[in-house]
Amino acid sequence: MIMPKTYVIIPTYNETENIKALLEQILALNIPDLTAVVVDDNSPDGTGDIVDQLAKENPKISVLHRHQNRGRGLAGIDGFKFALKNGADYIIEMDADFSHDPKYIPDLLKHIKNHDIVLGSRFVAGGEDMDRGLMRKIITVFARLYIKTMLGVPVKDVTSGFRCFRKGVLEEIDLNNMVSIGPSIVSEILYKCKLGGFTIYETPIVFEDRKKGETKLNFSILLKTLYMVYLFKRLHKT
Ligand SMILES: Nc1nc2c(ncn2[C@@H]2O[C@H](COP(=O)(O)OP(=O)(O)O)[C@@H](O)[C@H]2O)c(=O)[nH]1
Ligand SMILES: [Mg+2]
Repeated sequence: MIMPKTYVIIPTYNETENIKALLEQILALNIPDLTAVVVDDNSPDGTGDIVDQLAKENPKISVLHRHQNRGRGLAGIDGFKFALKNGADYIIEMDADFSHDPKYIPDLLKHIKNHDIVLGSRFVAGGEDMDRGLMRKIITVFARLYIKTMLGVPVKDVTSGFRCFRKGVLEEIDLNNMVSIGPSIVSEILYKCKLGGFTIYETPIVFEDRKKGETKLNFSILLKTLYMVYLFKRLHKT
């Protein structure tokens, strides 16, 4: 039997405190034919150098260094393209800050056999959002409600950035035609998946608050994100 090839895409910006331990945990899962791809935006804290060193020692680790147009969204897209070019069957994306626990990767891979997209979901039975302070939680509730209403995507966790795609999905949704450059990319891709008629399954995850390092999300990014959702909804016609 031919083993499916899995690529795990991890966008990073200033994650020196997390990235090494995260990669170790991912590789310790011993999933056959898995490659971890860190997509670093020239982090001033030297995240890229750390991963360069790890990649030298371990062929299961790759790194892409981006020098222009910094952004979580664009970095993810470059990672997806790299995975497709290298023959990936399944493509997972996740954050580097341990909010997304690698222990759920086997669940994503189990369900991707029967679905086009599998989301790690905080809002199905067994899932939980252990995220941050009260203010941030309130903002998240409203942002999610807005995004869900705007997009009409039939899933509970529309902003989950921990998920797995079959390669055919990413080949079909035209990664060159994305509006988002920031975090709204997560919902934009999901919206395109809905328009494409792909099946989406949600498997529960407990989302942990970032343990180390700092979030890049601030109020200005949040407002831009909500505006982006409005914009791409208009631009991607049904
Ligand atoms: N390559 C790249 N990664 C980014 C950028 N901004 C954030 N990230 C990464 O995207 C993931 C989520 O960002 P984070 O700051 O944790 O956002 P939060 O989870 O909403 O607080 C983390 O792995 C970050 O390192 C960026 O501009 N470029
Ligand atoms: Mg985070």
